Amino acid sequence: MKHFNDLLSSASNDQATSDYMTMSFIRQFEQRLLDMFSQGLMAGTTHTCIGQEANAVAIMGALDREIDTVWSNHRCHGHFLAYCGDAYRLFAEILGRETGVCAGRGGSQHLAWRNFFSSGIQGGLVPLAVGTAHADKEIGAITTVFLGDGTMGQGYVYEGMNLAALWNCPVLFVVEDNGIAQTTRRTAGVAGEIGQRGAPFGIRSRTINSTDIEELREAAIEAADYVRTEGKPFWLHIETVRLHAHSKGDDTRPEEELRELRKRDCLDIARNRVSGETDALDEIVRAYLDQCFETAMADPEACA
Ligand SMILES: Cc1ncc(C[n+]2csc(CCOP(=O)(O)OP(=O)(O)O)c2C)c(N)n1
Repeated sequence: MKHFNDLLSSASNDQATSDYMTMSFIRQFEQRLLDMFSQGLMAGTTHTCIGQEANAVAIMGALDREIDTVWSNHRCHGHFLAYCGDAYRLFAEILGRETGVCAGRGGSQHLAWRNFFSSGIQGGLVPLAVGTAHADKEIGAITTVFLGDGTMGQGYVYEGMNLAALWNCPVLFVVEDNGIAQTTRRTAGVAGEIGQRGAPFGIRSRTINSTDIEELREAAIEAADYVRTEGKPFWLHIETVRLHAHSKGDDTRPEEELRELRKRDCLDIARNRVSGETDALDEIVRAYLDQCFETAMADPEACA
């Protein structure tokens, strides 16, 4: 099976096109998962990152994926696809096939592939992220850990931040603040300012309210470069939008609010930056995902 990166290099020769294609790849992957769920093809649940694709592309582009480690969360598909592009193995994993990322045993939320790991336990990977950052100092690698605004109530997040600051661990904390946790508004569950959570620990921080890949890339590079060169943690707080339900049908937000949020769709912003025709790019991605999906479907089941 051709790798997505080969597809990307043959179809795009500039940054804007490559960004758009990668984000379209993630969006279309997620939309297919929702279709697969409706068709009863998937066991368990799934959380799509529709609306947040630019964060994944910006952050992964700022890392050295040969050596850096990434710890993700329940909303991990975009992070994973931007990390390695392996849609075939991710489909196979979610479909419970032997050929999946974790031989079909991890499912949608529990991935382990090279230096990429995810878990559905909110914030549970923060202490591990501090650990890999500490351990990998000698090879010049940094660690990134993704969190949501609804994870700000977990005590071990702050225990991890404390140690990261105390021991100068190169950890990039990325908070994807979409303003809602399942159906609970951030305003109902989180006191104070998320962007200021790093300050009491002496952790350099930045808040960026953007869904624009170019702005996000600049912020991601600034943060990752700081972590690598200074050997210290960084708290990057991204104010973003979740454009789909938390999981499948559990979106209680009024249609009017969703309509407003859709005006911030990162894919639309990225599309407007592409000089050529984007329908053809979407079609290339669609055909590629067809192939990945059909190959995964034909693979043997893991637990048969
Ligand atoms: C320790 C723990 N408590 C509760 C849950 C159930 N749960 C899964 S996702 C979620 C909301 C997470 O919200 P947030 O951190 O804002 O991330 P988002 O879903 O918005 O990406 C909850 C409560 C869990 N997975 N882990």
